Amino acid sequence: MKIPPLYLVTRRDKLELDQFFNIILKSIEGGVKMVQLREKETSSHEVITLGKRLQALLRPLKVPLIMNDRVDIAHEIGADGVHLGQSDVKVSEARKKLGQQAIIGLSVETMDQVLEAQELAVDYLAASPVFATRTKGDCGIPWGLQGLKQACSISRHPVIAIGGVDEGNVEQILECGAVGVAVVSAIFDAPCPKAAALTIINKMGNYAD
Ligand code: TZP
Ligand code: MG
Repeated sequence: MKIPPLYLVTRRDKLELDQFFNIILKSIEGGVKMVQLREKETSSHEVITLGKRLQALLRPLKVPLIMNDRVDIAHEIGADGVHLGQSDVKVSEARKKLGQQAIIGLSVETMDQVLEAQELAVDYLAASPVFATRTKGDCGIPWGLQGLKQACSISRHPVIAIGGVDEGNVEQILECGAVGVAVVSAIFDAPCPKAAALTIINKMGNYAD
C-alpha cells in the first residue's frame, strides 16, 4: 500500500467525543488520508470503544485506521494496521497476528534501528522525532533534516517524519526523501483542522499527488 503524505495521530486530551471525531473528520476533508489512534492515558476498554466508533467513521471514507502500540486491540477493533515503537510487540508477531494485508509501521530513533528494520516486514518507518516536540515526552534526539535524509537514503522502506512537523517545515522534510508526515498538534491545536490539513497538503505540492 502507498503510504499517504499526511497522516494524523490522535490526541483526544479533554475533548468531548463529538469534538474529537469532528476534528478528525474535518482534517480528512482537508487531506488527511490515514489516522492513528494514540491515546496513551486511556484504559484498554475505552480505547476499544473509541477505536470501534472511529473505525465505523473511517471505513466508509476509505481512510485506514492504525492502532498505536497495541496489536491485540488492533485485532479486536478490526483496525487496518498497527504502529509499533521499539519496545512494543515484535514486528514479526504483529504480522503473524494481523496478517499480510495489515499496515505495520515502526518508529525508528537511530540509524542502527533503520538498519535493523531492513529485514523486517514493515510497511513504513517513522523517523521519530524529526524535530523537538512537546507532544511526546520521552522522545530521543531529533533526527533533524540531515539525519532524516540519511535515513531515507538507506532505508528500503518508505519513511515518514513525525515530531514538530508543521506547514513551515513539511516541504523540507519531503525534499529529504520522506514519503509523508504524521502530525498531532499541527491539526489538533489548529483553530480550523480542515484548513490546517489543506495548508500542509498545499505546501507539499507535487509530492502529495
Ligand atoms: N512520536 C514521535 S514524536 C510524536 C510521536 C507520537 C508526537 C508528534 O506530535 P506533534 O505535535 O506533531 O509534534
Ligand atoms: Mg509506541
